[in-house]
Amino acid sequence: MLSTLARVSRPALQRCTSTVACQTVKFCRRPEKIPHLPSARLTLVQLRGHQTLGSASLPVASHSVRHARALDEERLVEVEWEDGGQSLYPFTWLRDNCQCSLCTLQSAQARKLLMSDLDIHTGINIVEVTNDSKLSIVWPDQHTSVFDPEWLKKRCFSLEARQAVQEELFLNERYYWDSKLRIPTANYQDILHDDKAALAWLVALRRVGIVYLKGAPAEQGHVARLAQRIGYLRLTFYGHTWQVVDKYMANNVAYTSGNLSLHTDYPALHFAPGVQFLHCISQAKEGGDSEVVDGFHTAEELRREDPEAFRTLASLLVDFTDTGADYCDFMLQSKKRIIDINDQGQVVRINYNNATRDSVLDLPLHQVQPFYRALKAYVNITKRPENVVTYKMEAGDMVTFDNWRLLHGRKSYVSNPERVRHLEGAYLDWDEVMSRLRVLRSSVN
Ligand code: OGA
Ligand code: NM2
Ligand code: ZN
Ligand code: ZN
Repeated sequence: MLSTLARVSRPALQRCTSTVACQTVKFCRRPEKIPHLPSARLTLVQLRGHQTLGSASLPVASHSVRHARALDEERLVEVEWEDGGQSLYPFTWLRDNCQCSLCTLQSAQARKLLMSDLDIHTGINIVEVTNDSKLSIVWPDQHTSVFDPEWLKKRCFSLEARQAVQEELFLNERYYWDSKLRIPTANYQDILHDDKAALAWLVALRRVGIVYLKGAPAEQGHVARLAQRIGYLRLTFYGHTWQVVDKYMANNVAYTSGNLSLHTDYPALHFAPGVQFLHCISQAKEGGDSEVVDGFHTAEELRREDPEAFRTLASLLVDFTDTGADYCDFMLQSKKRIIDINDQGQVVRINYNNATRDSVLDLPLHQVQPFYRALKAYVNITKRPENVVTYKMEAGDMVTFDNWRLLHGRKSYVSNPERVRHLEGAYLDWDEVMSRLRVLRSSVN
């Protein structure tokens, strides 16, 4: 099933960087193109033929300062670059970010200067460009700051520069997909041992939301091993790692042989795990197939087709609950919007597990039926065959996915005492995953 590779362009980064480092990740499954499903701000990039996922590289162009002057009225320093461009920096910000050893603990790259010692109305005595093209500022109290041009350029306050830096830091641009996705696939051992492969894995995990790994041994311990590749895993009431098997007196519907409808894991936690690993140690003969859906793409479909339902799910707080004992005893309660949007209206998280949605529903009577109508409309979109990717994991396979974005499910299976279906799972958080991505990017490049 491992088939083709293709090139994925990186629009936001390519606009602002002079070097483009590319990593390769194999895409498996159907060889069709991913269709364009443009949304307001998130770009869907067409994947064709052989896939090369770009890693976000840092700009390496060397910038030197041609001229600098203080605009005393506006309290801005204007820097003119050799390439003709200009940047403006507020006096207060420059003073706050002096890089000298009195103002900065260089070993920690952390600010020593206290707010109580920062004069937010400071003027400037002298602005100069040094012989080695640095910006030098003498402040009214004779304190001197020297700023490196590369450092300054990266911190330019123009909208374009800020957007480029934010994209580089957070990789927020997503590739939306539907049933035609060929899930990016990589080799487990390569990811453990090769930094370039690990970086490509994490970039694809961020941009596509799911990466399939082949070639792990079919034994317990490998989700924890892979979590170590990043940093550390996320402990929850189900343990450091957890065993998805058909259990007697199951404390979770996942631990039965029943069907699991499309869900995100753990909406009963206010801070749901960002990333999930599932490793197949043994698969059922009959049933147990997996399905995944892009929760962001389907939420955008809902917004287009039924804006009222979208507004309902993006505004009403729904109660979730989880009670039982596992790692220790627990009684969780949370209140979540099923579709989380940011202050710009972009969908940033899906929170939905029908099994742990509480019967306590903290809504006034008149909002109850509209809530059910809206939820039904969203669930119907997620279930459309044109949105669902299905696969059956084999012993050794591991799937890594964005639990803030994907809905996942599994078909019921026939429990067989001869060959028990067994998946081992673990959670991580996006902070740790993105941290590893940035560290790898800076060492690989
Ligand atoms: C889960 C889950 C998938 C599977 O345990 O939450 O989604 O294939 N399991 O068993
Ligand atoms: N498990 C698999 O939201 C949930 O209860 C998801 C979590 C039991 C750790 C299932
Ligand atoms: Zn200083
Ligand atoms: Zn799950």
